[in-house]
Amino acid sequence: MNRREFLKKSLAGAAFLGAAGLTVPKSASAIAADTFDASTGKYILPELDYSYDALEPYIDAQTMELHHSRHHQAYVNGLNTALEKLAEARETDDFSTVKHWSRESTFHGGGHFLHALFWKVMSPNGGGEPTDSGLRNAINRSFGSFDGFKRHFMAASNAVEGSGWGIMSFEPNSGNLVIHQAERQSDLTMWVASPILMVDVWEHAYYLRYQNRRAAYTEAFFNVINWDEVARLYDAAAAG
Ligand code: MN3
Repeated sequence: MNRREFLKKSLAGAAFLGAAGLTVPKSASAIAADTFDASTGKYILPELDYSYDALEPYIDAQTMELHHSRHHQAYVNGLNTALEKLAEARETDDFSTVKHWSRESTFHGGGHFLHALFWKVMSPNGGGEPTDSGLRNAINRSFGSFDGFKRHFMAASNAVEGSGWGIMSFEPNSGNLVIHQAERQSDLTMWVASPILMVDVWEHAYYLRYQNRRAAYTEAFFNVINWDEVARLYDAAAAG
């Protein structure tokens, strides 16, 4: 994209966001680029950095083409549709289908972001062991050795029940890496989205006072939200 196209896209994006009364933080940088088009406000299918046959013989060209152009595209479309439906729900104040579209948004959002990252963490020039000392040290600290990491990662991935993912993540409280499994690709979360406000709706969080009246509890919750802390989490997440 040349500078003029970039400016045009940026201005269109600014107009769109301005019309919606929104601003995006300047420092927010996507972990996987080209997953969202600010000019239309829609998520988009990112292009691969390599051709469909570039990972042969390890991953075949036909699988790559179907996986990227059909499966990933379907997640992008599903995410956009779900977010439109949730916007409609807010406009009409009809939240009767919020459970369905919330599930859809996280299933397709999880799919979109995990695949965008998946394409990036593979390369025709990949393989071997990490050369970056920071990552190497983190793997050794967290798993004992590269071999320990590899065996753990493969075992966890091989043992995912049904469809899903094996995932290594940075856990910011300890600074260590962790390996976990994701069944399907969501379990109602959107990977890469950073939590900044949460309410515990397990019964143990409200049953003594509210019994089965969860709606009364979530209403009451709004009287105790610490918005300064939410803002701190927002700033930290937006700063990357
Ligand atoms: Mn897939």
